[in-house]
Amino acid sequence: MPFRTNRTTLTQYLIEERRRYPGASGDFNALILDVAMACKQISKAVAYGELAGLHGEHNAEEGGSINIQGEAQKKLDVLSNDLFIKTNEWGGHLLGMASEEMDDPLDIPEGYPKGRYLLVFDPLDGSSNIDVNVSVGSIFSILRAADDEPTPISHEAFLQPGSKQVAAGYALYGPSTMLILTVGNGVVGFTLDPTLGEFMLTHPNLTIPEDTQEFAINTSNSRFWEAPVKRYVDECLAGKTGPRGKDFNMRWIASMVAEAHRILMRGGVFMYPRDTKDPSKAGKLRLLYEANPVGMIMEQAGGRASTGHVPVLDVKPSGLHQRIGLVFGSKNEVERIERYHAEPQKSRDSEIPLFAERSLFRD
Ligand code: P6P
Repeated sequence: MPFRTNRTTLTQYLIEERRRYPGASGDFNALILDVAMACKQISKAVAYGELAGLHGEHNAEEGGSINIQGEAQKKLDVLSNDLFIKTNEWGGHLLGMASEEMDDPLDIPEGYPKGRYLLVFDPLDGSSNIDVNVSVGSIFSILRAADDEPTPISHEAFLQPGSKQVAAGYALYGPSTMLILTVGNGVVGFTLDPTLGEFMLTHPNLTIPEDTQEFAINTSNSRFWEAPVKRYVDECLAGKTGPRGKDFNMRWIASMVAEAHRILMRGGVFMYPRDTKDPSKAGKLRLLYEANPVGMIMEQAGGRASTGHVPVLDVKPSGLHQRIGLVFGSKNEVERIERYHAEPQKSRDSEIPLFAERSLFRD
């Protein structure tokens, strides 16, 4: 392997970015480095897997544990959450944290200084894939606390639209561990050098192709989809013989970070739309620590992230664990899906069955 001596580390990238803001205190950079440290530690734990007895359910011998999402927690879900807390609580950059794995926000413990940022994270996304050794990831979002934000930290402090994020990113624990980051000036990618323990800049300017021939959706939910989603997927499946005039490929990894990374690298569109499967839920994915950070990455890379109706970054959150329908990826495809949602919906029985387009998914 040719030994390159000129690679940029994450630290160097952050310091060079900070020179654009002479008044910067360095707090922001230090926070991102603490988040990166958490991801490095999670990367190591995920890599050890069952070698360290880390597969399986958390507290299995006591019947397991269920998080606020109603999901059984894996051992690595809980460990990853603890690692995020332990590496970020002491630095003096945060006023509080919120996590998919915790019902309520977490205050900075007495004895540690407090800062002006809020960290929101999904410590291990896609953890149903852990025990079968499929790529998983961590997702994080950084917001600013209001200057007069009181403590103990409230849910309301975090309920800011995604457009207020000052940074967002994810770590992908795949064949290599990567950190994908935006601080509002495009999207960059770092690859972990495990011998150095450093994230090295390997993708200095990630942009998403505006068009694609690849879509990702959990097709087992097709009978619950709303009409615009059915129409879009049907047209993709009709391929050359249908209105799109080209064939499409389909992917579904059930690990959003892995889907997002594939789309960031080669284009594509991801859909986890609002559907009728559970009318009490406005979607499966969570707004604050899944949709918003991934949405910022997609928009910063020239892609688009939407609820199907509006840009996801414009949504004012109503709750810490709010769920939302999410479509993101290649700009032209997401805009097409939004157009389908904007068209007046034909009532299903108005179609004349004889001429209704035959579809694999039309019930
Ligand atoms: P399904 C993982 O649990 C997750 O939140 C996303 O990472 C992933 O895209 C989705 O849920 C998978 O959902 O219904 O296919 O299991």
